[in-house]
Amino acid sequence: MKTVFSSSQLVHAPKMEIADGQLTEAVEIPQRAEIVRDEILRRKIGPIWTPQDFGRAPLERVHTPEYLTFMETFWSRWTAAGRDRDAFAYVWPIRQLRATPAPESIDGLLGRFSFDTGTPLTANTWEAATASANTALTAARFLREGDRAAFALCRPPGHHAAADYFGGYCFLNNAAIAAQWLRDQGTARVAILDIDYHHGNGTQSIFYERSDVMVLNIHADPRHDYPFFLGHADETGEKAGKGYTQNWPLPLGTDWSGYSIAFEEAYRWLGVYSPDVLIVSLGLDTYEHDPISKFRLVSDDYLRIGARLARLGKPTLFVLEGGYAVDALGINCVNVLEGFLNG
Ligand code: OKP
Ligand code: ZN
Repeated sequence: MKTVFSSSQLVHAPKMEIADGQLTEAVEIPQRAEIVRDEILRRKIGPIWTPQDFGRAPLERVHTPEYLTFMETFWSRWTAAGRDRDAFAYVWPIRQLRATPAPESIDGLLGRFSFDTGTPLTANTWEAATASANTALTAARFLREGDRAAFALCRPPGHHAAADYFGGYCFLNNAAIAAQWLRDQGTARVAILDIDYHHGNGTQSIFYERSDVMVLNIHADPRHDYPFFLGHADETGEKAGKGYTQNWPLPLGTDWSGYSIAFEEAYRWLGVYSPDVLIVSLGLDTYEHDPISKFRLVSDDYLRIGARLARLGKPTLFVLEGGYAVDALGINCVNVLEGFLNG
């Protein structure tokens, strides 16, 4: 299986996030990608390819032009305003407040285009985020060219980013951009199975009214964990998309015995939908020792997940999302890929 990765993805290196009433150490750090890359090579999963540049067009198929221009020009505007630290919003247009007309101040724009305090914009965020999206697109191209599977070693992750906001360590929705590109290339039906611990609110929102991209999410119940405001079981899609979104919110503390039941249900939905391509939003933060998450999967469970996905028999694109137990991240991620290759 080919992996796609670029060292440009490492240049986004946030130092801190705001949580628990204080600045805390950032957990979505460059070492995450390096440890996965090293394990891919160590276990000889296949060659690592450098992404090609797909330009702005495939990004605009998912994100709004205003959002992309904001992201691209942010750091020069931030420094022009006399700032040099990593940037956080401090006000958001929730409920009765108006998102439009868009503010002209950089602080207003930060709130307009974001939803949390975990996700600072840095000098190099745009470079890393576009490299990460190009990694997903290049891996998708390998599938179009006939490969049975490919691994997009994306970082920063993507599944919390929606059409016009960032958050949850995500800026561009890599899986959604790949899915839309595949559709535009003639792939009729795409399914996205998101197995990150956190609900993929961005991916769900992007495809919520569509039947050509099914979105399935298995995640911590949003009543108890991030992102809190999306990912309930009664969210099943709207309009043409009615029934093409499904959610399996699970209790904190879920281990394989509970997880595998939801996984088998999602798996049955995939079998019925029978997509031409399956995209797996591959978060490894369901791991028992993840520092910010509360499921209890063990490393061998990831072999089982990979093997089960192989049995679906569909061209499969793995897109890396979260996973913050850095020491085990390479093993757990490559377990899914190796389980798939052996399955
Ligand atoms: C991103 B991805 C805990 C703060 C949690 C947000 C988590 C974002 C997860 N102290 N911050 O889905 O792995
Ligand atoms: Zn996550």
